Amino acid sequence: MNTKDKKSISKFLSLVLRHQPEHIDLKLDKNGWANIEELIEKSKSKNIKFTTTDLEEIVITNDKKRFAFNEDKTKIRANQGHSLKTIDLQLKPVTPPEILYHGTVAKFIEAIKENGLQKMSRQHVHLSKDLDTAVKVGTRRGKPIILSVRALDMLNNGFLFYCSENGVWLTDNVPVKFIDFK
Ligand code: HQG
Repeated sequence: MNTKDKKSISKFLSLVLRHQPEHIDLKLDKNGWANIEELIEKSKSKNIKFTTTDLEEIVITNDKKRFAFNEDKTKIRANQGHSLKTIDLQLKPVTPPEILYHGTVAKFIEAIKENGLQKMSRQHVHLSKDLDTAVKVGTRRGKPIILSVRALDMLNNGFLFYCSENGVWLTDNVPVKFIDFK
């Protein structure tokens, strides 16, 4: 499997494991797990072909560790990023670092100043502990603008934080007063 194939299969997996399992009539359980045999079989309906070994390679080498296997490697799921409302990743609340970052773009700033950071179509607002990641996330949409979030302060005010298997920090929403816009 070359890099291009890996990338396109990874994109396809993001689609069916996070957003639209119905695209290939795939069943996800309530914790987001798909049966690997079923996934491989049903992907063929869209002419997307891969083996268990290909999946192993993708899980290991994916730049953001987007996917994970269950213990006996019969199931796979996305570690975060779902828009499917019913999936519960069973993440435990954890203490965040003092500051977390969010990369966005200028066209959203006015709305964010008005409403804070909202989860929009996903299950959570996504934050990172390092600036680099936030820059990359913002750059997906144009010239990045980085917001600093006073996460520990939020925690002390009753907000919950989660950290996904692949190190993405998640919370329900960030009120304006905890955001530094400079
Ligand atoms: C913005 C990728 C208006 C927010 C990335 C963002 C990440 C608001 C967009 C992950 C707003 C939502 C998530 C408000 C927030 N008004 N706009 N009140 N509050 N926004 O894609 O954080 O590669 O759902 O700034 O790396 O960009 O797919 O979230 O621009 O980890 O694994 O609304 O997706 O991961 O966009 O990205 P998204 P995101 P993967």
